[in-house]
Amino acid sequence: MAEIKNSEELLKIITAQAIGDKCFDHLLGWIQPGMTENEVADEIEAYMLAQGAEGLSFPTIVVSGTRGEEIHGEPSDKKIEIGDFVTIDMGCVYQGYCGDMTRTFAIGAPTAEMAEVYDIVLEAQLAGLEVIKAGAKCFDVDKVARDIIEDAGYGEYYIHGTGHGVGTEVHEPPYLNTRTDEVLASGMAVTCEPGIYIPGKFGVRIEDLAIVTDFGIINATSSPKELIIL
Ligand SMILES: [Mn+2]
Repeated sequence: MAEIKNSEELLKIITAQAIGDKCFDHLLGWIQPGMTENEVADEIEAYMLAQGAEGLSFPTIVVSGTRGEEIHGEPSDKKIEIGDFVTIDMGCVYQGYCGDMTRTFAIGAPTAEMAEVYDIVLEAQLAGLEVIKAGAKCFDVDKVARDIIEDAGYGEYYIHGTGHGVGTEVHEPPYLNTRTDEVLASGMAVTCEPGIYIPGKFGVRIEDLAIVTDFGIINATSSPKELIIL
């Protein structure tokens, strides 16, 4: 059962995620308006490799401004500007196991709409984490997060599942989406990553990686989630 990890495997996942957290902390002091998304993605790769990662879990996503609507957007030569939301979705491989995390933050003051949407995504993400536990059904976790976004009127802009398993592959079962009735069990590592993507405007996603145990979850992600304004 690749979905259920032993403690050695979980420690590798936790270590990979800790490298991601360290990288994010570094980025907050490093990013400046005028840098391109590609420059940021290159820095992420170099930093994580220097911290002991053996590679990337997946090509790093760095999207800013209106490009934030692209949920799997490749970084581009677009410059990061004041007024942008920047979404970074990244992870590295450590001893064969993947990390995966996403943060969105603001460069300069966000609009009221940006701040409102950020708060809704954060509320959905925290609520989703709250119900991830051994014995919970995957689609029930998705529903808790999705209901918050739908009730806030942004349901049409939440266009992907709430999470997925992580291991030697960055996307593996179990899948936390509207359709999967699989039951979560101790030893699984799953993401919780709701988002809202408004075409032509901006996107927000917040993703943590949770380890399911017999006594609740261990959130392997420690990067801050309150709205960061650089
Ligand atoms: Mn993910």
